[in-house]
Amino acid sequence: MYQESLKDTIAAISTPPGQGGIGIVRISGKESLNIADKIFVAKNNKKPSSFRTYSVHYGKVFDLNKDAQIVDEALIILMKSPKSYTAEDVVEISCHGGSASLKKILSLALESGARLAQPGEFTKRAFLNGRMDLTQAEAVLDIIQAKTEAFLRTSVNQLKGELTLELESIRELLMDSYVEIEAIVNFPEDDIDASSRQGLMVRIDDAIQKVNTLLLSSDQGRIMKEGAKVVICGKPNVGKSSLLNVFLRMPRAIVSEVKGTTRDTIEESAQIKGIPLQLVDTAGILRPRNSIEKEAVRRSHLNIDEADLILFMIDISDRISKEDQQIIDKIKGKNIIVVLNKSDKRVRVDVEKIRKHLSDSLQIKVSALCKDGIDILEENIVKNILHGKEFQESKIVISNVRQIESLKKCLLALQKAKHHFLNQLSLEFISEEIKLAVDSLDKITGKSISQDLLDKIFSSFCIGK
Ligand SMILES: Nc1nc2c(ncn2[C@@H]2O[C@H](COP(=O)(O)OP(=O)(O)OP(=O)(O)O)[C@@H](O)[C@H]2O)c(=O)[nH]1
Ligand SMILES: [Mg+2]
Repeated sequence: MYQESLKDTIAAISTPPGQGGIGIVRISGKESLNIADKIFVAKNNKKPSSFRTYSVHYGKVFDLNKDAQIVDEALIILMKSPKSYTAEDVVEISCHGGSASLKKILSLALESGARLAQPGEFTKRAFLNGRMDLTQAEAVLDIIQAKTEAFLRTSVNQLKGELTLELESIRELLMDSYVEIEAIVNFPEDDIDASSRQGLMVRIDDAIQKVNTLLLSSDQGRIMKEGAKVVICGKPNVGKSSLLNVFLRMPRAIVSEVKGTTRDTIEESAQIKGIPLQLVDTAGILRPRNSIEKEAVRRSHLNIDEADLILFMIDISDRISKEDQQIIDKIKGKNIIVVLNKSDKRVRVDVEKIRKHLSDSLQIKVSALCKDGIDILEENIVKNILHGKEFQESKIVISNVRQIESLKKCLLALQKAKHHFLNQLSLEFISEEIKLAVDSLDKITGKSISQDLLDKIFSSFCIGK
């Protein structure tokens, strides 16, 4: 089925919908250059197919069905096989970024012999044509979706092939062991000596350590990818939006002395001491009076449930009220830092009361208004999220669930192999586990992967990529 569809020439609008300065229609496949010849006329009247690869030309896109009506002015970029993104002939037509122009150029390409590309099909072709392995293809998606600079950097490393190299080095260790075991099994008269036994063990241990290191990186991988979710909650008017603005260093949320100012949750990405965070300011409303406020409460609760860390804010110039108590009941048992705000005012709150209910939680005094205590609060947020560990931005970070699952399977097989080895079980058992471990690695790189899974992976891409 792949071979069939690989023969097609595919086309899609590669820029996002909406208006923009420019937009790009991308075409890939054997017919790309012919299609370009049919719909594009260069200023020098030469046919695009005669242009050198990696050259850009100014001209016009024409609709031959309509007496060669001009559709748009455009630049055409040619990248001939095999040195292109998909390893096929690729043509990119860069026109004005309006939807009418882009749709018309796409429809002309389709009328001239291309078919509409599936989501991620350009990248899928790059993979199927051997331009990149699956980890690199997935890195393309990660780069497009990267929300944090730290994650962008590791995704670019993955696209460069850093993860591929590491996986290859583990695979090599395992293949060497596998070949050695097979030789012994097939030629039992050459009995295994102590030094090859030792060598085998060292290689399996090395592989276990490398897989473990990759898996350990996944701890911070999700934080790098998404940013840890830090939700600010508390009753109305305690200063939640003021704190959000202090973190963001800009007046993002409306702050006022009117209770219930924030009605919708406000989400912003930010970095605190280099750690990517998803900061959420919630509505303080507790007793909704209408459907809008009901929705606001629902969203606050949803965010509280999904939070990596809750900043529970209390106004220290006020006594603990029923409303505070209601929130305490909702968040009890979660990962919480209690933020005692308005430290510039006279203290009326009974801190012991909070301690009684949230005994494990750290309490930090701040004044969002005067920006006092913010540094200490930020330090503790970071400490809390990283569980006291240092944030190490390593070259390779695993954040993809599919990759994590395969690595776990690989590790399990290697641990079994080691166990068999130590218990002097027959070598066949060990070689079976090593084969399973290699197979798990091959699933990550795509060397061995089912069609269904491949389709699933690429279907999460956008059209045109
Ligand atoms: N004195 C003092 N006032 C503060 C401080 N932080 C916030 N305020 C004031 O408290 C009032 C409420 O602040 P907001 O940040 O809007 O409070 P909120 O918790 O977001 O309120 P809702 O959106 O209504 O739930 C405003 O008048 C702020 O200027 C502080 O540290 N000290
Ligand atoms: Mg607010």
